[in-house]
Amino acid sequence: MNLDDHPTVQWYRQQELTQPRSDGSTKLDPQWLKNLCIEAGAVDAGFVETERSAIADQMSDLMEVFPAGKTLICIVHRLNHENMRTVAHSVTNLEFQQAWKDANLTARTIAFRLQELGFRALNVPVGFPMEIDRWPAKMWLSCDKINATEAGLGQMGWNRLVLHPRFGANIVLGTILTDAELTSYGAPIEFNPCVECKLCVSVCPVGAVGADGYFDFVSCFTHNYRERMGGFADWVEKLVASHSVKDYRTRVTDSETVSMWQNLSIGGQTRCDRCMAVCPAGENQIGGFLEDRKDFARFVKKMQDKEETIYVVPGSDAEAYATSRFPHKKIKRVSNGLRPNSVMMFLKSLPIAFQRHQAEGLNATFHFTFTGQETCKGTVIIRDKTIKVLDGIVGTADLHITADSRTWISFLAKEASLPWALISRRIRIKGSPKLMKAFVRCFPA
Ligand code: B12
Repeated sequence: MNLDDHPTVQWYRQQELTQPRSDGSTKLDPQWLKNLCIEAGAVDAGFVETERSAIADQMSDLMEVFPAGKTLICIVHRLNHENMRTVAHSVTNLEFQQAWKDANLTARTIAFRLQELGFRALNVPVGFPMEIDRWPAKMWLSCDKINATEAGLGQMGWNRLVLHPRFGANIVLGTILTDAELTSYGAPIEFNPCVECKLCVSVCPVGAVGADGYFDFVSCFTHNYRERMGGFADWVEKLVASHSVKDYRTRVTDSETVSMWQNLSIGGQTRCDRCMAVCPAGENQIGGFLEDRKDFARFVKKMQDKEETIYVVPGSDAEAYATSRFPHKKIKRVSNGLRPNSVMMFLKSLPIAFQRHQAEGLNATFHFTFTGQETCKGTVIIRDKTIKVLDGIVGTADLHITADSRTWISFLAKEASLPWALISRRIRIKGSPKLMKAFVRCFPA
């Protein structure tokens, strides 16, 4: 068949694409596009051009899925703050699930509307699913908080959440990529809706939201995502390691087993969102905070007093914090399932896994030389409870570790013991063994 005679091809060639133009050019009017987003279900929207330097590190991921992208459309969906402000986690989780669903539907509707108008558009998943084959590295394609901030939808607060001027923390975010260009783009708002009350610091059960603005990703992840990702993997390993039903019950409570059923049957839940629940930022919440602080204080206390299980990695900052701050809560020691599968990833993941309070008094430079299957070199500087990881060998080492890469990965996965690796010279250290111990203490797993 001649392609020119095909009805679909003839239809296409007869089309005159009607695009809404603000200035007679091919560029879209941002207000028009914002209205489209709001009609589709978003409560707010903003836009960022893909060339912006602030989002440059996301571009390889975003361009891989949609090379034609010229604009990021950032959408906001609100959460009902009454549902957030409860200690009944079923209520909060339902609210989240509903919001993820709504936001994905809105993003998809926007993409279709743009396509009807002759543009190309792709909606990135809001929340899950993620690129699971990348685990344990970064699996999400867009960094929605950065995008939303750049689009002028809010600023990141003390709790590390984007705070919208009106809805505060009670929002979820979505990103849509389109080849449409706009006549103008958003810019970060000039004030931060965060009132720096630090209630988020006081309710965080694992000390992940630091009083000095530090955020400990791993501590939040270990507790919050107990039934998701690495937490789920840890449960499976516990199941496999159990010698009998009785043994399994000593490792996993009945409630935890049933919780796994709930997560698997109705979708992944989280264990905590208190930094969001107590946040008074935004026009919608600030009145209650200013007018009735006692009510806020009562709610904060209720969260602090709640008897519940807190999941921590043994030897982590979270374990020390939860044990001293919340002695009435049950502290359960678990693995978070995060273990590097390459030495390159090991070096890259160190800043995320770093437990700064375990590094108290440690000031040292560590050199790593990996040999065997994967060869690479790296320098780790731990100083004043901070960490810096550099490519290659830099400066003078207090401890130099030379390791066969596979043995090192097995050691991290607790499949090979350190004494055996040292005796068999698969791992060699030059410097004080005490420094090796101190290094390991900073990255409990
Ligand atoms: C990874 C992630 C997490 C991680 C890390 C949190 C963080 N502060 O970055 C964990 C599991 C702890 C987490 C927890 C929560 N999250 Co979350 N999360 C994300 C996700 C997927 C990416 C975050 C991100 O870009 N971070 C900021 C950038 C700058 O960081 P980055 O450079 O990419 O990577 C840093 C970290 O992410 C981390 N990292 C890198 N790789 C890896 C790999 C793993 C496995 C882990 C754990 C961390 C990690 O280290 C990096 C260097 O600093 C986004 C969705 C998205 N696609 O953007 C939602 C998102 C940020 N989360 C959200 C929510 C709601 C939550 C929770 C309330 C959980 C819940 N109940 O659902 C808590 C709140 C915790 C908090 N106060 O931040 C919302 C926030 C909405 C808002 N108002 O801002 C988002 C935007 C989801 C959405 N689409 O709405 N989250």
